[in-house]
Amino acid sequence: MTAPDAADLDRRFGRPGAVAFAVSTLGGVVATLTAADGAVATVALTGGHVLSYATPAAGEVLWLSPLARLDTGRAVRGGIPVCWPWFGAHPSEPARPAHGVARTAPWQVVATAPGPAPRLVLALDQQAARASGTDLSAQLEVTLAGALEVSLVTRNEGAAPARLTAALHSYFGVSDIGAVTVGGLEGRPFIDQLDAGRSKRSAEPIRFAGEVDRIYQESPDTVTIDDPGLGRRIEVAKRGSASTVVWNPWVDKAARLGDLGPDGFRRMVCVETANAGGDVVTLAPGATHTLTASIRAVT
Ligand code: TA6
Repeated sequence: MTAPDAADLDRRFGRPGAVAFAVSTLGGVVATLTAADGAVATVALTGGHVLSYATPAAGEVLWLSPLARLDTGRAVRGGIPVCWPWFGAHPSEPARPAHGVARTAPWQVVATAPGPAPRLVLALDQQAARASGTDLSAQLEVTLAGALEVSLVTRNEGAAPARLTAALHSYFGVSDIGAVTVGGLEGRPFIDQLDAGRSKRSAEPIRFAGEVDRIYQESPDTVTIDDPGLGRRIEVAKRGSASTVVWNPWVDKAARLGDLGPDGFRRMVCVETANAGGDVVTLAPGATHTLTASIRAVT
């Protein structure tokens, strides 16, 4: 597959003042969406990866590693990686890449729409989709409409029912991980990935004093990240998502991962809009499923 040509894409799909394509300093083609209210989002064609979302009032809402590159073939650390068509380890083939094939694969531009709610629609390269070993296809829709709305649309192109787990694995920027509180999951059951997958509950909002890696089930509601250090609350609303994953790697795992930059783990928290753990989606032949995250920052 030939590398996408930013100038050609801009000619065909650019929308003056709303959607533009260019070559990023990170080493790949990106689309920039600009809304009438001044909100701006940047999306890489590699991985269908939202890299940035900023508003005039809140500033940059997402976190992206200072070491992020689009041209290494490795998953980008930060932004909103697309975990598809499985979350975490492959259900039966441990040698397959964690979090599926989509986040390192090429995506093609399908359509754009102009303001006041600029929109970009991408499709996962068909060869990459087939490499997942499923008959599933994927499209990603990114819209700026008073919030950043990201929808992952999966279609079963096959003749048999298909299983899907997925996540919009969103990394949010925070003043300091020790200062933030994640609310909206109190009392919900979660799989503790750090304690042999035991099922637990907590009546309290989540605070961070070490590594946290939890897959919440029965969690369809909005989750909030309160950050007094930045004087803002990030609201992560959702549709088509039964699971919420909350993760911070803390010191040791961040050191093992090696791609968060110095003290990077202190500046980020993941609140992921997912269907993971026991929340497996079964798609009938020809059926589609849409997983949507709608992200707002309130100051
Ligand atoms: O979202 C939580 C998680 O599954 C963690 O267990 C951690 O592995 C994280 O995803 C990042 O995974 P990655 O493959 O991007 O390094």
